[in-house]
Order: sequence, then C-alpha cells, then structure tokens
Amino acid sequence: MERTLILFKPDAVQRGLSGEILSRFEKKGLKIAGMKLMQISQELAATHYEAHKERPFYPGLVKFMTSSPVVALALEGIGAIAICRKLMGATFGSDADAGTIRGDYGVSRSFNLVHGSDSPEAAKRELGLFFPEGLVEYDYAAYNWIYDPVEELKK
Ligand code: 3AN
Repeated sequence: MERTLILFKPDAVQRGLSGEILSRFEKKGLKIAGMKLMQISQELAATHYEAHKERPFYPGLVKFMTSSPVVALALEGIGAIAICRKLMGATFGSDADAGTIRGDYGVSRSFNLVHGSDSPEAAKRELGLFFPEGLVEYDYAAYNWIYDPVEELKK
C-alpha cells in the first residue's frame, strides 16, 4: 500500500470545502491514515517548498500557506499518489478539467485548494514533515470491498 500527503490549503478550509474534498478522496477508495487541522509555521512552509525557493512565486506561496490553518491528511491505497493527483487535476483551477477537485471548485491561478505529493520520495519526505508523530495503524473494513485483496496486489 502506498501513502501520500494531501493538504487542504487555507482557501479550501476558509471556503468550507474541507468536507466536500475529503469526501471525494474517501469515496474513491482511499483510507485515511492521518488527519489534522494545523497552522503551518514559516519554517515548515520553507522546508516543504524548498524546491521552489528560487521561483518568483515562492514568497507569495509561503505567505498564502501560512496565512490560515490547513488540513493535513495522510491517504493510503494501491497507487495512492497518482490517484490523488488525478482527482486533484491540473495545478490551477482555470486549466483543470471539470470533474477534478481543482476544476470543480476553483478558478484562481495561485489559490489551488489542495496539495498532493508528486512521487514516492516526496510522499515519504512530506509525511515525515507533517506527521512526525507517525500515522494511525488500523484495519480499514472498506478495503475488503474496494479491492480483491489477493488479486489486486498481483497486478
Ligand atoms: P502541483 O501542486 O500541481 O504539484 P507544482 O508542483 O507545479 O504544482 O507547484 C507547487 C505549488 O506551487 C503549487 N501547488 C502552487 O500552489 C504553487 N505554484 C506553482 N506555480 C505557481 C505560480 N505561477 N504562481 C503561484 N503559485 C504557483
């Protein structure tokens, strides 16, 4: 099973979209392995976005991400990283396809509602940053009806 870090950004939380967005991930068949409302510090934002440090949008991005609380989620499932990215849609709502989270709920070219890890390496690093306490281990009953547990892992 793969795990990924998802953030509901300040615009999603302030617009009251947390429930709607969470529901899309849950209904798709992803297990919640961690979830919390938190205020991102300057230090955490700088570390999380260090790859973008030299980009012109970096100061605005850090300001936005630290302006109000976010919901941090750890989601789990087979192929969770790519599945979540597909559900999120293209980076900005103005370009994202209808049917995706960004395509259905946003129009901005800077506020884009959600973050999702883009590779297994990024997911490991980002989950460590946002959930240093670790994730919650439990049996997810729905897995028995989301996958054929034996056949799916062979594919
Ligand atoms: P994605 O979130 O789709 O992986 P990336 O990796 O290209 O997008 O960019 C990381 C984050 O940087 C985006 N989520 C977005 O919030 C921000 N970002 C990227 N390009 C811009 C831009 N031109 N103006 C403002 N913010 C940007």
